[in-house]
Amino acid sequence: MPEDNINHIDFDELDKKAISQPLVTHIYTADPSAHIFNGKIYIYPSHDVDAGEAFDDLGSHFAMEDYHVISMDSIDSPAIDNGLALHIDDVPWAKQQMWAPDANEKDGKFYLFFPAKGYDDIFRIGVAISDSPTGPFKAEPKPIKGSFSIDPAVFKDDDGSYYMYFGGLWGGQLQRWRTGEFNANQPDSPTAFIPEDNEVALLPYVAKMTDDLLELDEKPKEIKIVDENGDLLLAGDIDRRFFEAAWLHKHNGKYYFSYSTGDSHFICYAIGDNPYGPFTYTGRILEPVVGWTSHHSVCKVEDKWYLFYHDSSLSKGVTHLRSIKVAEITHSEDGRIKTLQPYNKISSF
Ligand code: FUB
Repeated sequence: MPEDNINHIDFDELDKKAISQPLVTHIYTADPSAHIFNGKIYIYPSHDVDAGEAFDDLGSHFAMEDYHVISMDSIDSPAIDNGLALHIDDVPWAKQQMWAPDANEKDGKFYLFFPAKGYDDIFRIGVAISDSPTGPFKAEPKPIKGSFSIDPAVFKDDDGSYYMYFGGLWGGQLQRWRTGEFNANQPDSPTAFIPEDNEVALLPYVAKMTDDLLELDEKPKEIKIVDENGDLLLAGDIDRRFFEAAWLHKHNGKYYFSYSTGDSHFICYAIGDNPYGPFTYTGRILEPVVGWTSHHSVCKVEDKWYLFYHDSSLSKGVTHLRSIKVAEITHSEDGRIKTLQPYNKISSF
């Protein structure tokens, strides 16, 4: 539900109908990336704060400065805030806006991947390392070479390869990289350089990572998202085209690429046969939540799948003060995921 509709919302009623409640309420959290490490659930969210920035379509009001890791012993256990994991003051290259992070584990070390704007006002993706899944993490002195835009998600495939998925439109700057170089013209316009409605939509990127997980092992490749006829989705198809919040999970040998459609507020998914795609648009995982953004991860806990997501119900609709939540999802026998209705407990295909 976009911000302009919130005056009509009865939040007490909405909470009663909500399929889930915030996992933590003492701080605002968003963009939850969930993983199982050593049998426990770890969630890597953004830590939302009100820094006094006005709402704009560049996302300036998302002025986050640090990360906290949330952990749960099981899906029904209390969610624990493990305190400060990384602060922007300890990231030499980053100036502002610590947006949606992800993490992964290799050989007993934990890697936090995060986007932030550098001193040149360009979003890059950084990595920070810890011996513990909850941090504290130590940031590498420079962002990952060849990285750009926002919302990294790092997927480990069954053969032990790691892939980074990333990209985000408008404030996430993906549209500024269409030529391979950053286009700094019209800095205040979130939509300059977005393709016309009848042109192919901008695509997110994927790159295999090096063995030490500190670099991209190849030039990022565009991820094709196609319709049922194999045609790339168009920019005007705002209910289906990629906007931000890339995630990948694997189920029954198929690769599920899921993402937010941004200004139409859906979490959608597309299915492919390998980590690079192409992915065929298949449907929605989540209908719009309260707040402008929608951002999620999909994680298997024991033998059930869960959608970790966020909404702005706790802050009564303030778009940049969000709360992470979790709800079970189901894959049908033909591989489709039932669509969750966040405020009524009915789901459908
Ligand atoms: O949290 C800041 C930004 O909002 C994220 O990077 C986007 O995905 C959106 O959720």
